[in-house]
Amino acid sequence: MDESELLDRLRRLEIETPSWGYGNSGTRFHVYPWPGAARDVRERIDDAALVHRLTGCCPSVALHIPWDAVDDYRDLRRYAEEQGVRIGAINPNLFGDDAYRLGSLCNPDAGVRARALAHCRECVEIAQEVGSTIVSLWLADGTNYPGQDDLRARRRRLLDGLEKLYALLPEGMRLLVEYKFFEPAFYSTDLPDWGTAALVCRRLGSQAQVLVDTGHHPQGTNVEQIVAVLLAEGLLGGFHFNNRKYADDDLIVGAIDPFELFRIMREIAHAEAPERIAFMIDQSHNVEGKIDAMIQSVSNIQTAYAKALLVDEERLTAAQGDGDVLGAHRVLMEAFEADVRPLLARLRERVGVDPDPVDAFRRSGHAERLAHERGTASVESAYERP
Ligand code: RM4
Ligand code: MN
Ligand code: MN
Repeated sequence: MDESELLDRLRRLEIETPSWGYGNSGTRFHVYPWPGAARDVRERIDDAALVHRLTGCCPSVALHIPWDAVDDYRDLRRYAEEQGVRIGAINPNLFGDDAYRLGSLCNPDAGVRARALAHCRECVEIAQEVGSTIVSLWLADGTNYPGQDDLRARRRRLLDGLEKLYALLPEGMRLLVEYKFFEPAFYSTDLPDWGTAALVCRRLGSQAQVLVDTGHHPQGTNVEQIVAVLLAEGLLGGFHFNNRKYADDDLIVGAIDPFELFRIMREIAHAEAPERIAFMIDQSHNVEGKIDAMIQSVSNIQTAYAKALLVDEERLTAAQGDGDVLGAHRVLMEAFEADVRPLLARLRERVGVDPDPVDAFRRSGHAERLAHERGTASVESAYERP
């Protein structure tokens, strides 16, 4: 592929950032307040808009309801547009309420299930008001003890709830179904893996697709192979990018394993319609600055994609056909080891942003300005001390 095609393809890669990545967050042990962290939804949109201005490739921001709930969503949509971004995926929150102790759509109590569905309906309506075409669903549903609930009954409730939710989708809106193998439930999770999510989506219809959160698999899972299979089946709806070492760590994308990110983006390089895939970041910052972290993630995704596009397909296919195991592997590694910084600098020049957006943010004085304007919010510890 020549340089101009390479730059075009890189330019078409748009990444959505999450509102929840801009506020203070922490672990169950403590939340360390960050000076200048966004305090409400408008500030979170402001920060997403700043990330877009600095990177040129993050034109939308995902919302979590009710964390980002407002009275007037048309007004919020206008506000976002004025800042230069649009509102992206709407994420219902089916875990932050006392009623959901035993689950949401899979709860044994029909009243709780109805309440969860009503919240989903509200989110579909919000998506319509803000002009979004994606509702992104993650269920915390599951059980902690064998025998606690009937696994098959839970699955029936899951299907029933999702069918009702699917029926609410207007034309053109997609439901992205996210899976995660454990946490907060430790014995069984109702949507634990990509296969279960894919089966559910197949049953629902073409407006339902799977969402791959890169931190939601058991150790050692070959995530790029999951991506390859979902793409081949037309079932890959999007990503929640982040990185992990042990569990659902939500660290900066590509921070722990940039090679895995490259391998995933290599499958994306082969996607027929990459513009149909929602590339979203889902990360949470505990000890680091928020905006800085988001820009680093965006930049790491671009780096991995650039390397993935550089793979010499002809030599690779030839080596694979010849059964040259390590020859083929070397072709792949050549691309991974390439220094794509000059290429990305040229891309950013074209887009009209600084060749190094992380450095540009660090030089800009934005962090100091925000710390001065917003101060350091006091946050309650997520963990109640004795
Ligand atoms: C979950 C999952 C969801 C996110 C919540 C906050 O682990 O990744 O996507 O919305 O966390
Ligand atoms: Mn996620
Ligand atoms: Mn997660």
